[in-house]
Amino acid sequence: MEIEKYKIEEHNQAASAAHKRAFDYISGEVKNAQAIIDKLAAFQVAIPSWALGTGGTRFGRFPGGGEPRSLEEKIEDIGLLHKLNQSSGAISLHIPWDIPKNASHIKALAAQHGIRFDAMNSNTFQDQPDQQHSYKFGSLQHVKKEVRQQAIDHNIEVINYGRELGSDSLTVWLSDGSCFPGQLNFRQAFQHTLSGLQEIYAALPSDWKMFVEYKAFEPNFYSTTVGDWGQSLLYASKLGPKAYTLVDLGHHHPNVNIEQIVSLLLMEGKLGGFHFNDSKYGDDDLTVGAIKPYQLFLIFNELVEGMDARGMDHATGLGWMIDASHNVKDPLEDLLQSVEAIMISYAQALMVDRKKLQEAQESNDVAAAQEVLQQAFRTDVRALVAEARLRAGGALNPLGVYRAEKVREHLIKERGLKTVATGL
Ligand code: LRH
Ligand code: MN
Ligand code: MN
Repeated sequence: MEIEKYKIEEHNQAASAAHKRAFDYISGEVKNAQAIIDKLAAFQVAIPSWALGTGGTRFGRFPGGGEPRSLEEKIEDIGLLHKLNQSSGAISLHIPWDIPKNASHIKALAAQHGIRFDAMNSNTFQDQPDQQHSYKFGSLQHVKKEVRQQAIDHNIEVINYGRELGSDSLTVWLSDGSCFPGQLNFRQAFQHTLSGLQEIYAALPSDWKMFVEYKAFEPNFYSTTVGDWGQSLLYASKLGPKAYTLVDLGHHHPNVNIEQIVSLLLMEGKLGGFHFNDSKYGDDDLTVGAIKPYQLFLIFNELVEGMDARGMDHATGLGWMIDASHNVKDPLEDLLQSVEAIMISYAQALMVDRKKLQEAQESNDVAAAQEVLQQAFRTDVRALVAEARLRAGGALNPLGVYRAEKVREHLIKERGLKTVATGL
């Protein structure tokens, strides 16, 4: 399935009068419209290979059909997204779900679609059929050396796959922890985990980063060995300058102030990147911006302020990734919506009147500070985001084109109705 360029142009033509009206209005309202458009055009969000099929829950799974059956088809799906929005030019792989059997072929296919390889993910939270030792009681934290060694070896293998593909980072998420009080010696679990991470760190190429992803709960529900940003930062600090904390928005207890965490990690030079998603209860992995769009904006507000203060390039300074799961929506539609939500929040954060905000903060004018933030958040910037896409060769309305061109129907015809993508 391919969407021809002229088709996108035809759709853009049909939508151009309405877009022009909206764009003329917003460019009159916003001071730095041109600069925002340039920044939006440079910003790319990586799509997780495991979010291209139906996720389901432990109660059931309702596949929609036409799901990618191989790594090649996953890359092709992301190629479709990128063609429509010009902002999804990267993929994040999970090993062993996505073993590249022929790396140079996979690399060439990705390049053909304008896609690069973002962080590689290791998996020591599931037992694989050919695996010698079980991860039932953890991986790097395990009381038995041979289990820890198996997890270390797996991570090094993932680095090697990433090297072949041109990736430059490894995300380590461990489900390690305990289900009941007394099950673990916390200090020993931490120290085993740290020394395992140190061995993996030592195997990183010099220009690579390691992201230590934390999560407060699930699958362990009493303790988690990398349970919050404090623990992740502790590991990352002890590991060294190539290690950073990764923030997955769904990995916190309810109501945690994530934007403050982001601000302080950035200040310390230890923020590595994101797994964007949204949640109402736990690690729901819902569409970005679907539940708490103001929180997403506040996070981007800290990102823009903090990255500018450190002179970081917005597009390349951090790892921008989605980590979502789809139970009832078409995964590709959902991902288009997620990328759009990220772009909207980023554009709004770029609009914040920093001088006014600082003045309000310096004079303890709390109401004025809130006004500055909400002025940006309540501005409809969708036409700015659409203009950036248009100039980059994408669609004014990616979801509209996806539906009008009947992409899912074509994929079902090509791949069949009973498809199961590898992943969660
Ligand atoms: C854990 C997690 C982590 C995994 C992915 C599949 O909840 O967020 O990033 O690699 O889900
Ligand atoms: Mn994640
Ligand atoms: Mn998660």
